[in-house]
Amino acid sequence: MQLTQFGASVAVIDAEGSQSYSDLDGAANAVAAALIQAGVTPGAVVATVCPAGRWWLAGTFGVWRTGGVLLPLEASHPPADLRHPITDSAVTHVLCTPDTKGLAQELAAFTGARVIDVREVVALSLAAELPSVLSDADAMIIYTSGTTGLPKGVVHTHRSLAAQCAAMVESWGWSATDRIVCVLPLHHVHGLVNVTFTPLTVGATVETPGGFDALATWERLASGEVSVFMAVPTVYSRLVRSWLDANDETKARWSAGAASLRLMVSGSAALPVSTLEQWQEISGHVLLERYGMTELGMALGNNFDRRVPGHVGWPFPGVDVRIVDESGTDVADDESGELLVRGDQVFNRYLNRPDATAESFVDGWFRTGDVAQLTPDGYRLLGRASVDIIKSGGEKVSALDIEEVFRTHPAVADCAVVGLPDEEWGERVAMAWVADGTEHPTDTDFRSWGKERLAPAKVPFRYVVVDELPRNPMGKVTKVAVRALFT
Ligand code: MLC
Ligand code: AMP
Repeated sequence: MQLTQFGASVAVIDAEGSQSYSDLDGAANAVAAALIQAGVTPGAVVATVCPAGRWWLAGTFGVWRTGGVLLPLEASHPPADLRHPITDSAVTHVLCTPDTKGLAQELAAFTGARVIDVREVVALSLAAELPSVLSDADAMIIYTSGTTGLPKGVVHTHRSLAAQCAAMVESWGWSATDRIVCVLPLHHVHGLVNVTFTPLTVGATVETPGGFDALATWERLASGEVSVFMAVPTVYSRLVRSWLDANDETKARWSAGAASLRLMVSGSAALPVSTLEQWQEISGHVLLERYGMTELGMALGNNFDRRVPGHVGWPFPGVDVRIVDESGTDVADDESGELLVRGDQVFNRYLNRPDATAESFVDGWFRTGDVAQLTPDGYRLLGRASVDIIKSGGEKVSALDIEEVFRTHPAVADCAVVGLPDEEWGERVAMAWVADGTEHPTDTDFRSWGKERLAPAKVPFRYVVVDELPRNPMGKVTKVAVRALFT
């Protein structure tokens, strides 16, 4: 990404005000020089716990200019949950701001990494000769939950990220006059690539309020200054709820403001048609739904001028898709099967997992694990092939990861985790458990124990104690029967 070409245009607006592309470029060079001085070499993995905004961006571009690989982490997640990404990717340096320094030091201790305060090193204005970085070099690692062991590090190269950005620029008409407000976390492709990197490739402006707050978001949408908005369905559902709670004058002001945006996109989980319809009534926008995945960025999307509720559209430019049956044969149109994807956007490999990488490709096509169908109105997503993958508030979580952690709870002899359908969250995590003695923690006890060890989306909301988990004749827990325990 060439930041200097956009000169004095505003790149980012954060709590400290606005920053131009030239200033961001200068800050990134200073970070790169400091990182080189601190021993970062091409291929080194540098984690960041900087909050969204100019320091996060300076850190990210600084890492890339050294040939380093970015590991973006969510600072609000418990360190116990961040340990695996950090140790698995052998992080050598952790970027932070003064506010996140304590956390950075705690995380850096997992691998003996060095902590770099981005704000401090930008002030030093160091300069260094920067290496040339090839487009096939590793750029970023994002950890994603699956059904094979611990979360896997999805490695994207500069080329795959650039292809993802280019496809969205072409499909959605991004230009330098756009402004987007980023309410999503910066450890998933949605917040990272769609909302942050793509606008910066065209000279647009990214606002970083530092997270999602429904009222604050409504005020930004109503400001008339924002042109594009993107979020997960749970965020739209929350915005609908606060609009319904507002008085008539506020409702009218918010609706008029939202109507002035040129594009509103939903994705990362299925958008309920009821939410789409409510949003249309409130804002006049038919939300453009698209489908993506950490491993490949955005694969399918509705078109600007053709948006079909309940459908995820057609392949993005440069993306090839197929739907195959269990034997790998292409199914007829209108039949369902597993979605396979191919193209420059697809990730390079799962870090340190050649076995998992090999299993997830057939003849160069990536197996998404999603069940899809091609209809005359575009593609539809019918769900995941595995019941153990749950989407809660747009966060993908693995039932198996959660079970593993809760089996270490002293009161739990065994447990089984499922996703329960939920209007607002898509799915909510629930756990059936077998007691290991007489201790029976309450739901609140379980939640606070879980929150010390797992990211918020992974901590079950509902718990039911059973004498035995339901099993099939082979002894395998039947998740359908576990789900039924909650109805
Ligand atoms: C927070 N909580 C969650 C949760 N997020 N529980 C389940 N699932 C989640 N995702 C818990 C909190 O710990 C809290 O528990 C309670 O829910 C209410 O929290 P909140 O403060 O109201 O939630 P908030 O922090 O506002 O978060 C909600 C959210 C957030 C929807 C804004 O989850 C979010 O940003 N989701 C987006 C994730 C995302 O970017 N996904 C993209 C993946 S990339 P308690 O006990 O304290 O009440 C991808 C590819 C693609 O999928 O296609 O884009
Ligand atoms: P992640 O691994 O967190 O990137 O999540 C990717 C998964 O989110 C996909 O494999 C799908 O299961 C799901 N997903 C993304 N977008 C949509 C959508 N529009 N509709 C349904 N599911 C979606």
